[in-house]
Amino acid sequence: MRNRIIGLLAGTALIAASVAGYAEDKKKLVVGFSQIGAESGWRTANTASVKDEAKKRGIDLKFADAQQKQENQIKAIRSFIAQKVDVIAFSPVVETGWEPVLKEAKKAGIPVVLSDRAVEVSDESLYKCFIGSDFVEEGRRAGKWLVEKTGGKAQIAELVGTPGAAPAIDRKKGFEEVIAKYPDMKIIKSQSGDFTRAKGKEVMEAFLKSPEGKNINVLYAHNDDMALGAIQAMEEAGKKPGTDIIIVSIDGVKGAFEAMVAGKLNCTVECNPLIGPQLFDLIEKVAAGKEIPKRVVSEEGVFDQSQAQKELPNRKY
Ligand code: GYE
Repeated sequence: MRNRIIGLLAGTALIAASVAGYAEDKKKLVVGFSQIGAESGWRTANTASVKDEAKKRGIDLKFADAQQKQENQIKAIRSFIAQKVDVIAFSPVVETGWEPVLKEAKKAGIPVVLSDRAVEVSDESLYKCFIGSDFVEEGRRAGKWLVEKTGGKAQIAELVGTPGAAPAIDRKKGFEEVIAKYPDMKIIKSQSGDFTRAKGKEVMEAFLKSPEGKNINVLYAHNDDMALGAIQAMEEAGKKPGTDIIIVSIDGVKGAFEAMVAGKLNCTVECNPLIGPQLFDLIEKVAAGKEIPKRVVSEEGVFDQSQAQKELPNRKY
């Protein structure tokens, strides 16, 4: 009898313990995050920010790297749906083509938060929130800085980001909007460098070899990595980057500040990749069924060579 009671007590304790464990597991938020890839210094910093913040908050993060392919992102999102994660977040490589998979997530009752880049959908209820920069404004900032620097006269080569990506479309738009008011500012070459250093170098080489090459006196690059690649191409072609060709780019990564200190890059417009904390604030709220804003914009600045030395030690990415 005694043994049976002890056995019963032990059994009850075991059940109680496993129920408590289950409850604890249940409480742990499960988030699926589909990242674009590792195409730039910006992206590497962004990935670190997302992973660090999830760890800090004890979130079970399912992280998938899409190697810059939309099809891989769609596959990852489908697998998050199959795994019944609590929230899905992703950085869409391009703007279009997301409706079917977003509808699947909605049907499964899983809220979606867009991180860093926006999508183009006919039904806004397919995602809960978009947190990221104002890319049109970044393009305007680059344009305005260039107007000041050149007095409204420039023969511009443009290194565009990934075709169809929100920051490529919007940074072009904002920049063109500003320079349109200056008839002596013209984009004479424009091509995608896919946001990578290697492609930026390759395309700049082709620009310089083209018939218009000798007229280029400004480079506008949609991100720092492409500008850094282009700087190499200019040097190899015997040009002085930062002097013969004025260079303005976007992101504000450490390498851009180093290039400014060395006099090779003239200006970078900041785009903050460290959005992990803001992102998980939104994710936790949406998981708790709370209302969140549809659009959250990150704060950022503009830095030129005169501020580079002072700012360099402060750069976290
Ligand atoms: O500017 C670029 C990266 O989406 C804001 O993607 C991001 C951009 C960033 O590859 O360097």
